[in-house]
Amino acid sequence: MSKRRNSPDSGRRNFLKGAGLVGAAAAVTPPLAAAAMPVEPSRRLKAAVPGPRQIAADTMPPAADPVNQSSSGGDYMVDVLKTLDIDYLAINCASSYRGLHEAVINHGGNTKPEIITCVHEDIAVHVAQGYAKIEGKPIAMACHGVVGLQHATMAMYNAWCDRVPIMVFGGNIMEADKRAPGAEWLHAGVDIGQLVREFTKWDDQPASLQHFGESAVRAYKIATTPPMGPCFISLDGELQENPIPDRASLSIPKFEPVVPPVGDPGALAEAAKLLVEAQNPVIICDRVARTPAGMANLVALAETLQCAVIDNGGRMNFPSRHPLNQSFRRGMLSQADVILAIEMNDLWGSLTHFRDRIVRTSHPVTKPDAKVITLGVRDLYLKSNYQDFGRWQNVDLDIAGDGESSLPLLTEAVRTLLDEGRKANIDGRGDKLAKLHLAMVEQSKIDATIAWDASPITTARMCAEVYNQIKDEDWSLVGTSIRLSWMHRLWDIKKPYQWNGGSGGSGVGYNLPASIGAALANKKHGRFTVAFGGDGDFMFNPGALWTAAHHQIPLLYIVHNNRAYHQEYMYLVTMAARHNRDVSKMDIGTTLKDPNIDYATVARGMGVHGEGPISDPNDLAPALARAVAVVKGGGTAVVDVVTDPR
Ligand SMILES: Cc1ncc(C[n+]2csc(CCOP(=O)(O)OP(=O)(O)O)c2C)c(N)n1
Ligand SMILES: [Mg+2]
Repeated sequence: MSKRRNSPDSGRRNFLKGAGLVGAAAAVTPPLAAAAMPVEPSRRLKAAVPGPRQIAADTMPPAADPVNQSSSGGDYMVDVLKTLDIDYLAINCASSYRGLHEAVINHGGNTKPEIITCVHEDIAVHVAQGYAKIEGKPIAMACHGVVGLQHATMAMYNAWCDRVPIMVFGGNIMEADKRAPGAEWLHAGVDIGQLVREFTKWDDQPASLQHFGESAVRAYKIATTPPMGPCFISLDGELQENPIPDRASLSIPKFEPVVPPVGDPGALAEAAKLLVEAQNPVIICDRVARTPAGMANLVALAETLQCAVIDNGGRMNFPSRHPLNQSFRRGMLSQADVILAIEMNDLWGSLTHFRDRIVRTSHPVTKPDAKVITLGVRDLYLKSNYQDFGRWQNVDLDIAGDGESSLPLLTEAVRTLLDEGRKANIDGRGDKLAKLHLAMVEQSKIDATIAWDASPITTARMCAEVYNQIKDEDWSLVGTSIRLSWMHRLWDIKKPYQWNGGSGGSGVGYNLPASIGAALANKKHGRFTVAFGGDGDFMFNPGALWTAAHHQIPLLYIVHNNRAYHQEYMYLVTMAARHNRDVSKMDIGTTLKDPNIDYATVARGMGVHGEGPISDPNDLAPALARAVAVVKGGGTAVVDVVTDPR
């Protein structure tokens, strides 16, 4: 007994064996408690009534540092991340995962993953969210459980609602007797995954290195299987920091991506029949494209059917200037006799006219006898508490299947029916839609000229001026502020990386860090990344700019500065009007004035180029030209454009 106590190294090895962590050794070792704490019978009695002397003896520090290790469990973890081809680990550093952090640098050489330093966990997760949508694969983020994970939660919720895969790791010291007094107790949890379980696809708390390997690969697989989503792994501190107990027994599991489920061929044929026989079929979609094939497949179906497409823009689904794009003519839905809804996020919301300005009322925008077909995987994985699934929508044919990969089969079924002579319904439809599309674009251009010379600057002019400066670059638009649709109305958006969707959960604070994550992904492709974001959104995470500067991530970021949480200001005005009361003070609590925030100065303080505030439209083009030059030189630039509507 005393020999064991004096040799903690051998004691630890026995402990590991006893815990059943080392393969076959488990079969011949005694149960955990007996192996870890062999106690003489005479001492058992004393232990029942512990006294001060006994406690002091049991907690004596070892005579010498027991560990003289040249590798750690963290090394194995890094090797697992390497096999998963994880490019980056976005972090805010913390002792609870110091073992992994050190191993990433010294064992992994700070490549795959390379550390991206973030000044807040919310930033790190949003960076990962923006990255995954451009690159089509997840990166990882690590945080300090419990407190780091508490900071990460809203961004994880955005990623969950946006169905974006992210690997989130949270440090935790599982063994109570190993925790240092103070913060390690304050920041440890019995089950830290419980914090995020309602908005992650899967989580685990591995108790051995092999367990970590299998869970990390499983998490990656679950996260990247449609419907995608974030997964969480709790990282035990001891597992990361201690030597690898039995290297020979460890293996790295093989990752093989899941082939996404394709809709039932019979059901797709039935959908094709309904679509071909319809007079006015309309496709409405939100998150169809998860790879570049998604847009091509949707274009093929729409062109085969010569039908209208309304794109809600959760992904880069359909080219903005395609003649069949009717996204800003949503009235089409009221004439549709068949609606095909693909990978929709909120179908009821899209097929309903909802008002909440006076009292909350709603009525369908569709004809009572319109047939609704759905295709997608969204409902294959839901949770109960958070209500992101939206209101129930009656449908006539509900096909479970990944939209992107089911489309070719559906298009083929439509072609077969058309070849059989059922073309009458589609003749001339495409021409009519092309004319309507052109009229829609022309109307947008006319609308954009309204108050063209106004100061502060109109949002339409802001968007047009930016496009003018970047249109000849290999650009990628990765964010917009709330309700800012001018880019989709005016710009020719047609490549798979030219639009990156929104936040998913409408959690404000997404835009700046997610744009930086998307720009990080675009950097290696040599693309010019541009994003717009509200002033309110900017102030949630201004520190994200430092990450862009530190890691030299080229990005042109336009602050749509209306000096307000304007959406909320408008809500408040309607509330006062509804109550028949004073509307003149609704800027209390809804505006960002007195003092005005100087975003260019904030940017410069983070090591980023800053322009503005720009209120005079004549100053905009020269400021943008300077900013574009900075970005083309590999830098980050912020342009503060004042669009205060009041
Ligand atoms: C985390 C979070 N807090 C608060 C809100 C409520 N909210 C919705 S829009 C909005 C205003 C955001 O301001 P800004 O980005 O400037 O956009 P604007 O409305 O001015 O166009 C707020 C505060 C939210 N959606 N998420
Ligand atoms: Mg604002």
